[in-house]
Amino acid sequence: MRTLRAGAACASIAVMVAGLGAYVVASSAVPQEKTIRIVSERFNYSPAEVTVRKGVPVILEFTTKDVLMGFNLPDFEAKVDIVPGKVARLRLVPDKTGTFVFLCDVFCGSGHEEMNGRLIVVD
Ligand SMILES: [Cu+2]
Repeated sequence: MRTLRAGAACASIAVMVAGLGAYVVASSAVPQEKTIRIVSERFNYSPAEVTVRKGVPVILEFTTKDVLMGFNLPDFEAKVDIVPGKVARLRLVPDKTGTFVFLCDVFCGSGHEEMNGRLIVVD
């Protein structure tokens, strides 16, 4: 009887320690998501070149200075409309390295076809 109770106490301490360990691991494993602000206006993005790390989540935050714009990053199937007066947010976890073109996919005027930028994903 005594042995049984001692065993149970040991087991519950073990669970508590294991739980504590899991908590510490979990809190240090959650990366702080960096916000990258991109301002669009006819017919460019500023910055037009954004560098991020593979596997590290980022929040892309968009605003437009003038008209409705789009942000489309086909290689990551990521897109969002950028509406005047609002902030558009896109969470991205880049899963491959390289240089990827993003572009405006909402017609915004005569320079729309040339409105693009580059996302560079490094290891
Ligand atoms: Cu456009």
